[in-house]
Amino acid sequence: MEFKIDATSQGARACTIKTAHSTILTPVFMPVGTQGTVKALDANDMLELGAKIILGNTYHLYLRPGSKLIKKFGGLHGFSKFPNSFLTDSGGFQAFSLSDNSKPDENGIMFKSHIDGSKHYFTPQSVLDTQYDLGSDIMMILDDLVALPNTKERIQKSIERTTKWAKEAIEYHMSQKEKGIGVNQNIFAIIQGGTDKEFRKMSAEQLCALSDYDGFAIGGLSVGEPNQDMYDTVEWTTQFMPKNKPRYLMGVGTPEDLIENIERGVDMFDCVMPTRNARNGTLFTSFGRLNIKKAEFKEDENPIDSECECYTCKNFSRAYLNHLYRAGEITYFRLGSIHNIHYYLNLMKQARTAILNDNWVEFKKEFYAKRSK
Ligand code: PRF
Repeated sequence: MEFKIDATSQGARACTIKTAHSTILTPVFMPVGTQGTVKALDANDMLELGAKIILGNTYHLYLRPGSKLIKKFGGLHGFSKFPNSFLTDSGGFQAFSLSDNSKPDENGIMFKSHIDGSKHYFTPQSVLDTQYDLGSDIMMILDDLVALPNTKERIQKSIERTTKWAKEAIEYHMSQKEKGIGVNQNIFAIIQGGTDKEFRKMSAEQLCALSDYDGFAIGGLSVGEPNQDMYDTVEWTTQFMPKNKPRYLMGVGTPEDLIENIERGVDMFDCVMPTRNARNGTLFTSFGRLNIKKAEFKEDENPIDSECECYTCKNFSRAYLNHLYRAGEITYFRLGSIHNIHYYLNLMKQARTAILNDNWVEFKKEFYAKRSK
């Protein structure tokens, strides 16, 4: 991948990432398409929204329909028809959060399928094999995740394992590339360490020393710790990460989380929030969140957000969306998801413009001022 820093403002960075399938301008939010689609939407919707990269999940696609089948259709790009980039998570987090009893050991993670209870074992090498089949542009390594709060011993174990697996993964990837496998695919390591400064430093230094990695992620946050702890941990960790490679904060977050962490030097984000919240009736606007279920919208002729240029806001009233939601119409999920994803992508676009104009402080002030009105 090609990576270039276009501008910085305070700690915030505007960068350009070029993969084999798209040019990605940062800061970037990657909508979550766990099972090979962003829920309620298809490839064409994502193109209309201007998404240059979406996320898929190795765990889900490995279990169903299986990576060999997807490979037959030309990988995720051929199967889903989304022509821009895919990033795929490794399965470490999903085995941890979805399987009722996942068991990590020194060599990998044993877990039971959330679909049929069958037993599976992921290793640093096996999750790359699956991601070679998926043909994702950015592959994440297997990491050992711990719930917070946790004991020092368990967090230390997680760092040791994650580093051991990261070394095995990059060695394996380099050897596969020599055989012509995954040559256009990039690989990111994942820093762990809970909210402990020493552990984060240790994990970041150990992983970032592995210079064949194309980028680095901060994992293990947004797992139950207070917001300020997440922000402090990110601020602390980014100082140990290389400037000349992308930085990705996994599974984060709210619009406020994005702004705070862009300021702390993060380039890439993903989260189920815009799509999941849309399906629950929560819609994001420049003045805060709105719950479309509420009776007050029953006869409201206005769009969700009069400043929004999305397909939903340009065409439909709050009254219509309130009705579709209450009637349980599938169309609501589509229109709500389009709006929320547009909100997130547009927020990133505005953030980028502010960075390019070295206008970050004012941009952030205005972002918060509008919400408190
Ligand atoms: N590791 C992986 N995927 C993730 C996370 C992680 O730590 C998180 C944590 N917020 C979300 N997704 N592999």
